[in-house]
Amino acid sequence: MQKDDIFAEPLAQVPDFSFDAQVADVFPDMIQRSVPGYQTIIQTIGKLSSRFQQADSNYYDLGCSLGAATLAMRRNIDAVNSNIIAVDNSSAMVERCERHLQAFRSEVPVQVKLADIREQSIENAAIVVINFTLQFLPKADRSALLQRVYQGLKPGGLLLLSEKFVSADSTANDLLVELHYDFKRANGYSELEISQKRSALENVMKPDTLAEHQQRLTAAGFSSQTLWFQCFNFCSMVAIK
Ligand code: GEK
Repeated sequence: MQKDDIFAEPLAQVPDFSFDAQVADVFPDMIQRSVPGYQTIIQTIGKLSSRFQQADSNYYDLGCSLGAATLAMRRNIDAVNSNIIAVDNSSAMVERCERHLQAFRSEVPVQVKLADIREQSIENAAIVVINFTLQFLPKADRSALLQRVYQGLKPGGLLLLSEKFVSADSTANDLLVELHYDFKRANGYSELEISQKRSALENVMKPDTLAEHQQRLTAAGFSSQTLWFQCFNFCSMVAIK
């Protein structure tokens, strides 16, 4: 696994973060060392896939990066006529995702698509995974995507949505942010790396509050939803149609 040292040296001007080849090359290391609970979430996507699979259905991984959630679904689906669609708008991610998936054998077909998830049709879906991707869409576009996800899910279908979030209470928020930085420090990131990454993400990633997520899911039509994972300011929710 290639080490993420993208922000290790001082940059005169920190550019906006983008999912380019440099990021794609170090992505597995970056996400493990930056997102608390990432492995638990990927494993749980596997468990949920065996529970929520339905025959003759599609499974979507929206913002798939290198396909970790797709692989977790694929390993756990054995229902007849299953089809996984993994979508990302970074060509660097999509190229590497295809190679990565080819390294493992499976009966379940996967289409990896270079596309904007806002343009992706969702139909006949048993499961839709949006693992740390909604936060990168303009806020104004988030509800429309979740509405299309709801429309495209079969009855009993599952949405898994993981996000970094902000707490509306600023004291509590500051604590969660500090605990997350401690997590990054413990994983070997320097103060410079932490602060340059924060600047790079500032214009690119706009997290919501948990209440905003809950309201958006309800407005999209989901009658059942719950937070199932939280560590510091990172969380994962499920919503069932
Ligand atoms: C995982 N889910 O390992 N359309 C398509 N893709 C997008 C868009 C968009 N509009 N915006 C961002 N992306 C993965 C991790 S990473 C999370 C997801 C992170 C893509 C972007 O190219 C990147 O690959 C991914 O969403 C977000 O389970 O790096 O914090």
